[in-house]
Amino acid sequence: MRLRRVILRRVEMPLRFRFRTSFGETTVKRFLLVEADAGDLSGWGECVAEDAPLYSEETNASASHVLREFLVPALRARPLEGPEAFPALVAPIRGNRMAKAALEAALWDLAAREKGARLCDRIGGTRGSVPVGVSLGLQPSVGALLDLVAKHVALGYRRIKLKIEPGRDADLVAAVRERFPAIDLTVDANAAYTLADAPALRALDAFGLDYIEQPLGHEDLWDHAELARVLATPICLDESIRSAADAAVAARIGAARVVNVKIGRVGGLSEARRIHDVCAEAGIPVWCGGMLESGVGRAANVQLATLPNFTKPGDTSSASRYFDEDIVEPPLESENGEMPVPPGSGIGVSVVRERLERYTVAREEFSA
Ligand code: OSB
Ligand code: MG
Repeated sequence: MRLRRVILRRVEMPLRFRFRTSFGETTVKRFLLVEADAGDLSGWGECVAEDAPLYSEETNASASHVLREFLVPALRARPLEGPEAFPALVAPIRGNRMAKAALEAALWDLAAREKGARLCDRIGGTRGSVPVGVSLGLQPSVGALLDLVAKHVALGYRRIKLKIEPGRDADLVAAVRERFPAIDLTVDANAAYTLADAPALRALDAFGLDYIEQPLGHEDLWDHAELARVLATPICLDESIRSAADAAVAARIGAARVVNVKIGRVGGLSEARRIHDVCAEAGIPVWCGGMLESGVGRAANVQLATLPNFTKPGDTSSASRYFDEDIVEPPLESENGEMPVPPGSGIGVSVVRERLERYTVAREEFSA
């Protein structure tokens, strides 16, 4: 495929809320944005690494290093036929999935734009809009949480996910369930528990949750299978699933009945699609997770979630929840819990360069 240069930007966008999880807090979304420039057209990819290695071992600094020193040079070494060939090209470089996914995303977007095609059509998507829910961070009080849940239920979101941590779990869920007996409700522990906490997790069985997301450590696949034997609530894995091979093992040993797919966590769109397929084969429904993305990453998530086994509501809620101003047009806004697939080619949205410049704090350029 045609490629002239790769531009790597560091971008900072203030968040409209403080997002607290069991592992940390975010108030400003800091991320790397990859532009694959073919001269007349550009493709865009957002890197979902964070500043600190708390959700994943990658960071903005590590991703920037790996992109600059290894991934972009790999592109230069051999002409690339298309984005499908990218995973094999970078396979010798271990791990660093978020860095790979960002560059791969820019190549997918560019390749689709060159053909004037939507990304969802190139990957086999079957939906014109995708069902979405919201992920609500830990709040200063139960009252504040109830207000937030009420607001998002009223907006029509299809599922409410509550962040929990040891000591702040059943009490939160009980309060929300009492006020909203019939909503589709889930919790996400972000790996904060161990098997020794099984009694606290079993206490959640009383509340009819659709699933508990990533209760145990990211490397504790076997422990999740053990936990599943004593829980009625299905387990959904996020951090533990980094590849289609992980998904196959999780299915085989009974560690997950639901899987959260994130393009960045698994190393790119190709691998995300493979996970979708492995799960479909195993009868495991999937949904598309989020990492507080700008419109670039958010649009790619919507494209992915058009695949048929994305049957549960994802985390790709309206961009206006997160940012006063996004860097893309048209705005990615859900209505009544449905996010329409944006109509343009590639990821479906265009980057508004004037806005992007305002949020860009550093820029590097490489010839490809
Ligand atoms: O565990 O799904 C997660 C955000 C950052 C890191 C991990 C997670 C999340 C979210 C937010 O839950 C989802 C979103 O609204 O983008
Ligand atoms: Mg999660």
